[in-house]
Amino acid sequence: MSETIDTLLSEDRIYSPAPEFRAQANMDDLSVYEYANTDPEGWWAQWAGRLDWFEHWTKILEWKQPYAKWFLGGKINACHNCVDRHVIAGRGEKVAWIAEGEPGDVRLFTYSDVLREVQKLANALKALGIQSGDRVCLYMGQGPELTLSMLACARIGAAHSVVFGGFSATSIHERINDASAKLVITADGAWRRGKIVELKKIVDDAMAMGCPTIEKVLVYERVGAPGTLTNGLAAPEYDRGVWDDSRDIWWHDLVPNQPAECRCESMDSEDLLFILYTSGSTGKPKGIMHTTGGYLTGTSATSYCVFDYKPTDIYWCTADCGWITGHSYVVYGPMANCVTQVLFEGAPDTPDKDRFWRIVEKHKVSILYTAPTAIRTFMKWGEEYPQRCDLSSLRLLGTVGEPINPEAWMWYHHIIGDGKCPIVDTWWQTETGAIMITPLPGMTDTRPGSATRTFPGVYATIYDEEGNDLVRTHGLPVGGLLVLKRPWPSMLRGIWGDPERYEKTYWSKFSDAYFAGDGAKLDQDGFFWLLGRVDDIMLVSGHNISTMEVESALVDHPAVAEAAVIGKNHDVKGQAISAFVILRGNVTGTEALNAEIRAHVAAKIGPLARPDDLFFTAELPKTRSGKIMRRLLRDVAEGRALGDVTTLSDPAVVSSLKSQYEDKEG
Ligand code: 6R9
Repeated sequence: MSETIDTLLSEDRIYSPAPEFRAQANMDDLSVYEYANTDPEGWWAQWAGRLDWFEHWTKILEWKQPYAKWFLGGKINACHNCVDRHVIAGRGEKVAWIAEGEPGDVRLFTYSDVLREVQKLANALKALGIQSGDRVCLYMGQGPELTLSMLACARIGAAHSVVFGGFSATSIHERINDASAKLVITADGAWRRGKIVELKKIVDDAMAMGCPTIEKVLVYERVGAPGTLTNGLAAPEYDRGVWDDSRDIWWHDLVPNQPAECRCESMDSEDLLFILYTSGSTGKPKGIMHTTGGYLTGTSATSYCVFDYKPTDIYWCTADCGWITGHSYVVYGPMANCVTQVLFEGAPDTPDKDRFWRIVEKHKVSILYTAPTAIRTFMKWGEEYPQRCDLSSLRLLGTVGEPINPEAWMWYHHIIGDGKCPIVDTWWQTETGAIMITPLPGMTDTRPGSATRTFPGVYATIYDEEGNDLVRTHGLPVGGLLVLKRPWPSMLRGIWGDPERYEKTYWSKFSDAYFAGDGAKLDQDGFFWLLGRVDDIMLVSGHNISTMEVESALVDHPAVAEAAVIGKNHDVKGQAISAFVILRGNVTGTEALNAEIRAHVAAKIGPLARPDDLFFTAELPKTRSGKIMRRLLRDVAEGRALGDVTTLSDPAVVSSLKSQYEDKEG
């Protein structure tokens, strides 16, 4: 792509923060942007200063591109900052977690409870031979034992590597060996749509493939043996794996008997806090490394400013701790701010499609942070589900993970937020550790579909392929490649075991900036619009067109709930646009509707973007974290064998699309 990206979609609706919201907001002074921009180090140091340090840093930043060190010489512990210091300050009785299991069981943990449990677990890890500097693999369902395990590792200075509890034995095997983990913490199972994810059995399978560095497997009994009553629940039939006495230990046999006190290890600011693997589009997963002081500074500062926490808030981030969003905005950011939050184990449609809204109503959730893919699914299911529930406790809504189409934004705003909640559309990555582009809800005007401005202190701009800063050379509006120009505290410190890949992936395309891999545009008012991964951008008759804009125009049609668009090889145009569309509720896909929707795109953003073909489908291929896998749709459309499908959440979706496509073509 040598030209700029054509920007087709325009959006003029502006929502300013309501005066009542602004009046109570944590951040209400627009001058922070300028202050943070002129003195980014001073700005970040101020946020670091809100944390408890065992020893103060001697230098804020050392930057030898692409390697940053933040708060050099500082000594700190992440668990202490997320737990102990709140108890020491007299906030121990505050509820930390409202943990709701899928079957409906609810457990409350105060910060004092978390402190007690985490110390016992940390002592148990030590008893199993885990020391500062070791790696521990966590493979569990979403719930208090997973978050406790992360904090217990942090407490003793071991790095956690969480593997999402839906990945296969092969994925666990690969990640354990890459990180040379010594211990696995897992559970017998996790509830998912009324069935059991056989976590322990899958770990057994991974062990059978050969994990020479693993010494022990610690197993939490979440589900219990089939047919028995455990935690008040009766488990259905499932495979619990095979117990290996020399390797496997029950959590309940070890943890409760441990001494109640375990000192927090004093860690260097730059000591490794965790590794989290991202699959990326090709090749073997990358173990993204995050360290302690800077990561905690970035996540706690953004949490406070973006989510506007007040002591009375009930916050719910629906992400699983298997993803970065769960690390930064379930565990470290919110807990460093002593927040009360909901942890939910299950799926949004179990027992019914109103489960999320039942949870909001029951626990009086005031801040909800979820993904556009979930919102579009709720749109497809229809308004009746949220409308059954009292959502009046909500005061702030957030999204992350993909661009949110303006229509989905409007739906979220009206149907969930009752028109009164600001929406924070937050752009960031596993690699950035914390939110980079976002509104600050008390002071930033928002536009449906735009992530608005950089977080104060962050410097993002738009480059072309040659590394020219298009904002300087071209002016606004402009579209191109999103880059970050200066180091930030929560940035990744590397890829575990592969410094070359780190340099090549993020720092080789441009000599003076971090390349995020995303396309973006800046509109005439300086608002950022994320256009998706650069690999997905289409080249149609010489124009670079983002899939996101065509998808948004599709979703803008009242019959459409969700859409994915790809460029398919075409003799004349280079690429032709193919669209895959999920219809809302009970709408039926007819030939007439097909033509009407394609015409709608042409009318909305121009004839160039009219899809050549459009397929109705019931599902789209998505990663397990809910991102659309356009690469697989391209394989389908171009009649290729399917590429790597290991990160796909439901492989059946693609095979059914493939046969539908072949029927049409044939
Ligand atoms: C936090 C997370 C990162 C990629 C990122 C981009 C996409 C995330 C977005 C967004 C548009 C947003 N992305 N947030 N695109 N608007 N608000 O999702 O991390 O799983 O590493 O994915 O997700 O493409 O580059 P990760």
